[in-house]
Amino acid sequence: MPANLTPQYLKAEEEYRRAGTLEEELKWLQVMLQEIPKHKGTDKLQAELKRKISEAKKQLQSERSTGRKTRGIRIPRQGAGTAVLLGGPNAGKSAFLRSMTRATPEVAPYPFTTKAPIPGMMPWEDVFVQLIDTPPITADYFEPYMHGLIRSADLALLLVDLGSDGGIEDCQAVLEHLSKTKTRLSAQSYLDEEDVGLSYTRAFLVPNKVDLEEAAVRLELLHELVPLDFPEYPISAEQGTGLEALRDAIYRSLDVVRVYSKLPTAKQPDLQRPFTFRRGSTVLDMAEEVHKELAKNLKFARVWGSAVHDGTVVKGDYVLQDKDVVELHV
Ligand SMILES: Nc1nc2c(ncn2[C@@H]2O[C@H](COP(=O)(O)OP(=O)(O)OP(=O)(O)O)[C@@H](O)[C@H]2O)c(=O)[nH]1
Ligand SMILES: [Mg+2]
Repeated sequence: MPANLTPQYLKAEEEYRRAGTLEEELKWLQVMLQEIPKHKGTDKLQAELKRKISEAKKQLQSERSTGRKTRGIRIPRQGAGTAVLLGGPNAGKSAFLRSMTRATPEVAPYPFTTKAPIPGMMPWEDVFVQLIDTPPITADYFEPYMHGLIRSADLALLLVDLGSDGGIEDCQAVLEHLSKTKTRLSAQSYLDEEDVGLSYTRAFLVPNKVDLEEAAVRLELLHELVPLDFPEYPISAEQGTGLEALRDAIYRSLDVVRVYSKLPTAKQPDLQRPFTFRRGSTVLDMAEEVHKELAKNLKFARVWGSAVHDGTVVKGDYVLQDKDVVELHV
């Protein structure tokens, strides 16, 4: 990694890694090129960025002229974060979405039931996490828009069918397919240092159907045949086993804090709809989220919370804590 990359550059890099469309990809590559410190140590990376930019422009042009989108389908992000459900056919992705959200995707005992991505909102205490059900991935079947869905997600849940002998192979096929692309799964999300464009999305392994008799034996076999360092959460999507532990782990993996806003004129904060921010975010980040103008004109904030006395006056650099009540003053 070249030295002295600025926070602005690293932020653009993270946005680029998570770009769900070519337009977004191009935009953030351009910001990266603009923000990269210009010196000898970054020559190679600068050249690589320029190459990527011209590649993205060409792809965009061909998308526009053919009308065929390679990354199409964009599901707007909602809630505290997004987890995408992946797996071979019949793994139970749709059954899982049904159990955790109010969405009602079709669940059926035959493969290729799901034909298009379906989002749903999973409650966790007083906030929601977006889950996205997807069509299966097999050795011969992969929807190109899956790249965008996986890259832009905070987390991928790799479901494995413990209900059939083919489940383990199906799981291997998913990983093998992804390993031939620039969109891969890993224990942590990051962008490859050598090959800009190679993106790893943090993943959990989710063996499903533990209610079935042979599931335990197959789970052991899975560990032997597919050694992975992903955190593992065995579940039964239909019987409910393990779902609460997984719900909790999904939310905690997002590493966000909840903040309740209070208007200076109101007696009570708005407890219905907390904002969520990545841990480490500040009062200024919050002001920006509410309204750009607010951030520009912010004078101070009052905070009620665990880290400060009730109503403490803080500046923009105050780091938000979970369950803080914040009153922004301009
Ligand atoms: N015993 C048992 N069966 C399950 C469980 N979860 C799902 N199933 C069954 O497995 C079959 C496939 O479930 P789906 O949720 O449709 O699987 P999917 O991964 O969405 O499948 P595709 O859409 O084809 O990719 C259905 O018959 C479900 O009833 C579970 O926890 N236990
Ligand atoms: Mg399905």
